Amino acid sequence: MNRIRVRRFFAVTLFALGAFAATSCGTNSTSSSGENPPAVAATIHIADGKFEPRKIDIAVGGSVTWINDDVASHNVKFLEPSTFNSGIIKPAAIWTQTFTSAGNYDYYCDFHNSMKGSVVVRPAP
Ligand SMILES: [Cu+2]
Repeated sequence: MNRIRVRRFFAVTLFALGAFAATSCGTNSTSSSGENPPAVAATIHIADGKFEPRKIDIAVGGSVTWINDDVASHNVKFLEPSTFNSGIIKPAAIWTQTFTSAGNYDYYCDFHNSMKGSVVVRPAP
């Protein structure tokens, strides 16, 4: 009797772990592994003086929205093209940029040297 209960407990636990693992893989939409198609729209949070996530993948034609969750103002300024420039993003403000060409786009915040990020725009499959 006891032995059967123990076995049942392990079976249920293993099933639960398996379901958890499957769920966590399925919701990992910002993965850069290349297995999942890149997102059409993505969100980057600015908090504690950082861009989170720092690197993001999107599909060509997609857009990225930066949300300033920080108490300080920041900006998002791309090296190339220089026209991708948010201006000041105040706390609680947002800014969106659309990317119509594939490539690697690096950006930074003018006010804080350590704040850097990149957007990888993948060609359409
Ligand atoms: Cu900043």
